[in-house]
Amino acid sequence: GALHLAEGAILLRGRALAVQHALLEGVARIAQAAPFRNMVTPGGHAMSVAMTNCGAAGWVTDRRGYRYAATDPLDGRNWPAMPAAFAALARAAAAEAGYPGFVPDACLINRYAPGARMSLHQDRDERDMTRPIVSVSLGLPAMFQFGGPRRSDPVARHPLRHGDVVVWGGPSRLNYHGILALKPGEHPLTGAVRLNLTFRAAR
Ligand code: MD3
Ligand code: FE
Repeated sequence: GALHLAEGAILLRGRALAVQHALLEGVARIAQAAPFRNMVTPGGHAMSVAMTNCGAAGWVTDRRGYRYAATDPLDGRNWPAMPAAFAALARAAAAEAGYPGFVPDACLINRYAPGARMSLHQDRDERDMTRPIVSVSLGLPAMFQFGGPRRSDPVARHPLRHGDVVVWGGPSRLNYHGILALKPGEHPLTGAVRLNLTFRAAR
């Protein structure tokens, strides 16, 4: 069933399980063309989370800043196309959460090895904040931190497990959030990693 994490934020437990194999095959194919890499923040630190993208736009960071780019900075080629199964899942989950007509043009793929984390941040590089973000968790479980619109707001913790889908929209769209350091483990389908697919209407 659907769990309301906050106003506009809906957790659909196991919603991606029916297409888990298509998602994992898609990630493997995308990573062959656009390998996972640890990008550098404007502050000069390599992120512990390894990333790649598919779709017309991909999220990138380097010393110049955060932005969406049509091409992979490693080779200057377009990001791999977004597989139809990815876009269909994101669209269906968004509609179930009350956001019909969601058409993502960007899918950021995050890969967490044990110890990798994402510190508390807001997602504010997208043009239209009225569009939701859809996230899909695969592989090892992680502890998600979910705060409010100010960094100082109290933070709740929710475990995100293989197959979980979360739709973040409306008032929760600009809430602070992060992922605690991944605990070591072994997942039958992904091995020792967690994957997160984050679908956005970026442009
Ligand atoms: C809440 N990724 O890529 S997904 C990110 O699990 C990111 O890799 C995390 O935060 C991950 O930016 C969390 C859940 C998520 C994504 C976007 C949000 C939660 C959000 C935007 C607004 C509020
Ligand atoms: Fe985020």
